[in-house]
Amino acid sequence: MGGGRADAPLRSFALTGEVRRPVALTVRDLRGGWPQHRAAVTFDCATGGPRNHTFEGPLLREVVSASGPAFDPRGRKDRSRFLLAVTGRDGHHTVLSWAEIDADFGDAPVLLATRMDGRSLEPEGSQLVVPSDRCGARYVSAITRVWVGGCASPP
Ligand SMILES: Nc1nc2c(c(=O)[nH]1)N[C@H]1C(S)=C(S)[C@@H](COP(=O)(O)O)O[C@H]1N2
Ligand SMILES: [Mo]
Repeated sequence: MGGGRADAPLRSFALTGEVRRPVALTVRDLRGGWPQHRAAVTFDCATGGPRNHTFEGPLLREVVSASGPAFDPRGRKDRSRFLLAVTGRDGHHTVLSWAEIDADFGDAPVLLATRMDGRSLEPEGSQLVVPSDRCGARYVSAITRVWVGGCASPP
């Protein structure tokens, strides 16, 4: 095992769940396939203090929409039942509601970052960017999976 960047595996994440076209996406795919947005963010780590970063990348909702989430196409009501779970290589994972990022609901400009502070995230993989969060816990780095699905009626 070399471990150098030249022979490092191409990091991708699986976009999976209740989607019509599951896909594996690299940072290069994210950069080439969608408009890049920029977010200068400040968030706080409970154990490490405040952080300031500038991220670039496509909107999470645009990337997920392209995979065809299994919403009822007739209206907004079914969309409000969907969740996303984002997992990092170390197992850290977090959930968002679809409505949080849907332009008809919360409209949060959540990104799948391709760059942080001008540096490409190609070596480690994309990072979730939640500019409206005060806490850093949902800034999941080295994403390996984005799962999308409807939440059933609680028992
Ligand atoms: N994959 C992964 N992403 C993660 C975490 C983690 O443990 N694993 N910690 C989160 C937390 S708690 C914070 S505050 C931010 C910033 O952490 P850093 O400044 O150590 O990068 O990363 C977030 N993203
Ligand atoms: Mo944190």
